[in-house]
Amino acid sequence: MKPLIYIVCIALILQACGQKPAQKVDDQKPTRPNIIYIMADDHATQAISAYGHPISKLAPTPNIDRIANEGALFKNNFCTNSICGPSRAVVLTGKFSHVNGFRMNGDRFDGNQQTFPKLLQKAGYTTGMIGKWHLDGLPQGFDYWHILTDQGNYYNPDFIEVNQQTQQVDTTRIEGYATDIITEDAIKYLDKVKNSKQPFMLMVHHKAPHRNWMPALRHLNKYDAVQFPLPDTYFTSHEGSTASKMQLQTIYKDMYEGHDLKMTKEKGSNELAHNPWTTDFDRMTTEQRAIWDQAYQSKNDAMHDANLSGRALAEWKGQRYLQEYLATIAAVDESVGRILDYLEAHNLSENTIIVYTTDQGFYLGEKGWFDKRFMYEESLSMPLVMKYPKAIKKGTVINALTQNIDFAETFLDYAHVGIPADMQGKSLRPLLEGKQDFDDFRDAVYYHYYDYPAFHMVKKMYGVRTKRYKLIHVYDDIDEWELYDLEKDPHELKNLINDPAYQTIKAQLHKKLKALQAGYKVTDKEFEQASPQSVERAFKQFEKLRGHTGTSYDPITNKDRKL
Ligand code: SGN
Ligand code: CA
Repeated sequence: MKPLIYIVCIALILQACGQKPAQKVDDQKPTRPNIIYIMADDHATQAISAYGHPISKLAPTPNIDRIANEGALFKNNFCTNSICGPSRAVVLTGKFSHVNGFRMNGDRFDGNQQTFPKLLQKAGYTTGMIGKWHLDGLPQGFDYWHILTDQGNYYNPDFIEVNQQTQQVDTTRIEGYATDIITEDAIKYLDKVKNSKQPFMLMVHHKAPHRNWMPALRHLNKYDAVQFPLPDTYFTSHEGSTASKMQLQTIYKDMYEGHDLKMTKEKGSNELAHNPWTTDFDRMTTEQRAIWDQAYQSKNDAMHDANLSGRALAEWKGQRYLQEYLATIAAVDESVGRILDYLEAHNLSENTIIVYTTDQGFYLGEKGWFDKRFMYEESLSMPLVMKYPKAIKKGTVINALTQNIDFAETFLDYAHVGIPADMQGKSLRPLLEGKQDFDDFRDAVYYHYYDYPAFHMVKKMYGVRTKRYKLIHVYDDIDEWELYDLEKDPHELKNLINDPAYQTIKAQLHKKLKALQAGYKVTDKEFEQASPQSVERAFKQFEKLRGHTGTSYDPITNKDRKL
């Protein structure tokens, strides 16, 4: 029998028996997926083993990798503004900072504006938000939320939530480790919504691995025996970039020896060296602190015995930083594993989109730095992995230029909710499902960072990145352009702005930059300058805060410099 006749016959027989023929897939009402959006804070791409960086090979993230292996890995995903609050505002709104109004930490997010959680909620989703919010003002568009105060603390953090009895907003200190508390709350939330008829969307936002990188008690010695490779650019003179010379985010110059590096004042003592904010340690219970001190005693004593200075101490600090940072990530990876296991155990894996990302990239010693903010690759890149077995093939690798500006649109698209015309990104769905050529998606991304003068004193800058080139304008109390050829110079060490061989490319990039600014509606208001007095005040404040107990290493003179 020919296939078509066969199908018609079956349909007739079924009809005759009073049964409806099975519907064709196209006619079926679309099932709406659940969405779990997990976002860490400051988790560098270099520290996720699915991305293959040498550092991550020594400190693998098997659970985050599970998402990538069973779904998709984005290789060229970037933020629009490499700083926390602004990135979160972009994710919620699908709009650049100059449009959603949240340009820098300390701004107030206008919670009344349109966000994707509000749109999902309106369309019948149950919505939840747990962990770091950092947008000033309370979350809107969520049926349930439970957020850390401000930046949050690693140990015994304070959480804000609505008291169900009084309907008042309460702040409560919860004993335990932030990553674990957030994870447990997420599991509890899933338990509550798993049998609901409505699909759910849950945002799980970790504090980790943000400064000051405090690992869980069970991980305090996890990487003590590992020597991580320090980047080739750990000592550099920042030729061709005044902004790079003037930042205050160099590991061996600007980290607080006690608070950040957990160095002690002297051998045999538990008293921390320079620790300008005592709260991170003071809030630990006596029991927690005792475990902590015991875990650090011998490694700190060994450091005192070695009596390091100059380059050797600078290298030691890089090692200590990486050990702490990566040990802090261990609990985040476990958290991802617990959520994935929960989904599997409750038959939710198939119909749940699960995303892992972070608010921006981070330096792991490249150019000597920690923190982010610059438009260079390490801080511009945002790791992004996504799994949805129903629609995304295992092992998908996406090289298209994507941004956090696209997340909101993607979730709305998958939830069958119309994407509002005023959102500025594009759904990633066609890329995820192999329906769009990577090169057709976007030929350049726009970036704009405003937070100056502020912590780390990274100057204001904006620019354009294409597949191969990057043009940056650093402005405010400086007016400097930088141009990099990422293919020839992946570490962005050679500013080609005055190189005669690159003048045609420079002109093309300028043109592209202007077109992007016009398209994204950037107005002259975005280029306002800070007052010179505020810059001077800030410099003094941060230099004082840094207050090293010792000296700092200067790679240019190869000498210790008294601060
Ligand atoms: C704090 C950190 C800075 C960090 C900003 C912004 N200092 O001020 O190092 O750049 O947050 O981080 S700390 O010692 O107080 O931790 S962000 O993730 O909120 O953008
Ligand atoms: Ca951050």
